[in-house]
Amino acid sequence: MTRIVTVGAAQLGPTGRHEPRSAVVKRMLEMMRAAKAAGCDLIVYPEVALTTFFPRWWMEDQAEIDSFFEREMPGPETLPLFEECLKLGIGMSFGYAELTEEEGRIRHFNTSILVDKKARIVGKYRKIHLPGHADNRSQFELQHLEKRYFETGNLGFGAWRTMGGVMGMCICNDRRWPETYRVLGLQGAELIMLGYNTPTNIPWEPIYDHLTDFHNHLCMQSGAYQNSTWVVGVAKAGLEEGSDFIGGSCIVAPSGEIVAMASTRADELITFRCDLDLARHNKETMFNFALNREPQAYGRIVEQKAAEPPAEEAQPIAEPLAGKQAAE
Ligand code: CDT
Repeated sequence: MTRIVTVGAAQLGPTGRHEPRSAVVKRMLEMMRAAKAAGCDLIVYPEVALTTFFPRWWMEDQAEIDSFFEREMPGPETLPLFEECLKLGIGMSFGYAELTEEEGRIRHFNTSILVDKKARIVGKYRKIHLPGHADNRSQFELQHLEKRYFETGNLGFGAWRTMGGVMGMCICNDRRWPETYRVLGLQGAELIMLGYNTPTNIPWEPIYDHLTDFHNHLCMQSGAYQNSTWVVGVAKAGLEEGSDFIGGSCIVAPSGEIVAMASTRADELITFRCDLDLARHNKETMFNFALNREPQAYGRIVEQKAAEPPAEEAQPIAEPLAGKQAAE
């Protein structure tokens, strides 16, 4: 059996601080048409796709901050994306900064949506793992202030049955956490979409800068393999307002293999015919959760947040060589 969903991963190159949304939407529409021409059922764009990645700057003027957020989806500037979806009969997912009024207050989330081939929003996800810091590190030219500008997502990790499969979403830093994929895997996710904005350099903790591309793929490949799901990772790439963002957008098979990968750090579409039934192999064997998971042994994962190493030195359970001389 085959259940093919042809996916386009639409990597975006840089977007300037003052570039209007209409210019970005134009680029996105061009890629959507190219995706349709390449036979895609679904196109996936990056995190915060509609503007520059503004959390790099410390800002205090709330009006300036809010200018990077969408108050409605679709709004007048994003409506053409939905209209083109409907016209072409293609699904899409993209990330944006969301401003909403909930529980009687204004709230800010780093959000992505899933839109089906009839241009209906069928899924929404608000980023849960917010990286960076909330304090002003003005000694660095570029900061990472997601903890200042966004609240932790309050919708959990959802999965939706749509477009012939079970689809999940997460956003950027979420991809580094095995819990993300496992919660989606436990809902039977067969294809996980995620966008990212990942700098090649973290000025306040540069120790792993040289491994940024490796870690990007490592976490998506392991998430795909361990949960037997397709993973579509899509970058905002290139030199954007002084931030050097990695590319490496890719489509990962349930085997953990990268089957398509971008080769530039500009607008670039990569596509692959994803057979969702491939995800079934390991869901029914190695990673047959019903047969092989042992949740009674996993309590710490939800009961505890920080690591708690043993307080005491280990005591011997047995001393088979008691009395013999140990080497210094
Ligand atoms: N956007 C995003 O989540 N980026 C982070 C980099 C954070 S650097 C402090 C990532 O995990 O790729």
